[in-house]
Amino acid sequence: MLSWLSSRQPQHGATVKSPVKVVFGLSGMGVAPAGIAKDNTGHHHLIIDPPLPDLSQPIPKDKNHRHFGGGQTETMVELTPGTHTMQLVLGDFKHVPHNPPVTSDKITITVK
Ligand SMILES: [Cu+2]
Repeated sequence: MLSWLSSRQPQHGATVKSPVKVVFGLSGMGVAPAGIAKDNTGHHHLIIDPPLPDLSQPIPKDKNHRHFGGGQTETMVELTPGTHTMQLVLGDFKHVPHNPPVTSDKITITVK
């Protein structure tokens, strides 16, 4: 079975400064850029604050649903002070989550 992915950085419960460096973890699958259909690969999506979208549909693209279609495995995120949640979802070459979906735990962080 495919493994899950986790947000290696920041850690759940961390207090951080903006911009926040976020490092994506993935095991058991590979990262491929959007547009390239290859089994057992996908690209990262970072969901900031809202709950997970409908996982049977392409992941929305806006400031709360960020796509890393170039195959990036880390990013810097500007966040307002306060509490934020982050969750990762892997999407296929058409930005649709896998079945079953490959997601990380949801983490909560506090931005100073
Ligand atoms: Cu995407």
